This record gives sequence, structure tokens and C-alpha cells, in this order.
Amino acid sequence: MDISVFEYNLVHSAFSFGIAVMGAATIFLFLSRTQVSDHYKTAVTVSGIVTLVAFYHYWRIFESWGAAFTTTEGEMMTATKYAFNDAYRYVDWLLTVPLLLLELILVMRLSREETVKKGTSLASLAVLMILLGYPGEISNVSSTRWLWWFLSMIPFTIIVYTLFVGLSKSISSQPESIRELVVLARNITVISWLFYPIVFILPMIGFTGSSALVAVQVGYTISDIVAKAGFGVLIWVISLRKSELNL
Ligand code: RET
Repeated sequence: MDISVFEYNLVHSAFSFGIAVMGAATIFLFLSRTQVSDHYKTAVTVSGIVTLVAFYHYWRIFESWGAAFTTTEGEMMTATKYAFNDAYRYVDWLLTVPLLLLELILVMRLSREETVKKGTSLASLAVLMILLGYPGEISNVSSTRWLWWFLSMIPFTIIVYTLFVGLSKSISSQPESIRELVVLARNITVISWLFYPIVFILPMIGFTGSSALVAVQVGYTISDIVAKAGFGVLIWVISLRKSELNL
């Protein structure tokens, strides 16, 4: 597939920005870990690990993008024999999405049984959601993409339902002074996650060829920055607040 120099640069810059944000967030979260009390250190450490894993994968994705196209005489860039590798993104999600849910559970500081129970079920559903999405992602056939999208939406819907309904009791048991922040973290999770299934269907609703490729890659990158770095910093804010209040 040929893409324009503008499109090539746009994706290149988005990935480059992704590397910078994930790297900076990792350093910040690891350094800030000492500011929070012992109860919240794991939550902040996990946030830093998520951005570290993403930093590595964005680096690989960036390299893969650079190798996948080459300049020609005209206005366009042509594909080389090295296909752009989308699998890095899915491997990244497979590792980071369960950890993001765990961050949210850990920062709530529930009982041990509840942490294990909710953490295990949410993490398993997240893994299932990513695995079911991948066969669709690598297909160019609309009907195949819809099938896997639909199947992946099942665990996705259960996760969202759990966050809103299953966790509502745990959230209302949070100390009042920080309850709003926990609600914000839950809402940011749900809203930023909604972007992924929407970005996924762009190639099925009119985006074709290179514009579909560009829209999907830039879309996922923006969502990842919010869902990992933005969310990670929010987890640190909540941890800090709770530590200051000895909660
Ligand atoms: C897929 C396939 C189509 C259907 C659905 C999907 C959901 C993906 C999600 C990904 C979240 C990623 C995060 C990454 C990192 O920070 C797999 C695109 C529902 C929700 C939060």
C-alpha cells in the first residue's frame, strides 16, 4: 500500500510522541512512588510498569513503521518487504490492560479477598477481550472484523458493567473526601476505553486504504496516552491524597 509523505509523518510523529510520554511518565511514577504510604506503593509501581511496557512497545512500533515504507520519486511512500507489525500493540495490551484494572482495584484498598476476587475476574476478562479482538484487527474483510469486534465486545461490556455496578459498593465505601477522585478514575477508564472499539470500526465505516491505517494508528496512540499515562498520574494523585489523610 502507498501512503502520502504527510500521512507517513503524521503516524511517525504520533509514535514518537507516544515514546516520549510513556518514558516521561515511567520516570515520574517511579520517582513519585516514595511520596505515598506503603499501602499505595504497589498501585503506583504497577502504573509505572504499565508505562514502561508501553514505552518499549512504542519504540518497537516506531521502528517497525520506519522499516515498512520507503521514499520513491513521487509524492508517495511505498511499502517495503517488511510489513508494519501490529502485533506489538496487541502484546502490549495483553500485558497492560489487566494491570490497569489492577491499579484501580489496588488504589481502592479493599479487603484482601475482594482485591484478589475482583482483580482476577477483571484481568481475565481483559485478556479475553484482547485475544478476541486480534483476529479482527489483522483482517481486511469487513464481515470478519465485525464478527471479532462483536465477540470482543462481550467481555468489554461485562468489564464496563462490573466497573459501574459491581464496584459501586466498593466505591461508596471509599472515604468521602476522596470518593470523587475514585469515581473520576473509574470514569476515565470507561471513557478512554470506549475509544478503542470505535477506532477499530473506522475501516468498516468508510475509511479505506491508507486513511484507515493512519486513523487507526493515531487513534489508538491518543487513547493509549490517556488510558496509561493520564490514568497512571491520576492513580498517583489518589494515592498521595489517601496517604496524606492516613487512609
Ligand atoms: C478491541 C477489538 C474490538 C472490540 C474491543 C476492543 C477493545 C479494546 C480495548 C483496549 C484497551 C486498551 C488499553 C490500553 C492501554 O492503555 C480489542 C479494539 C472492545 C478496550 C486501555
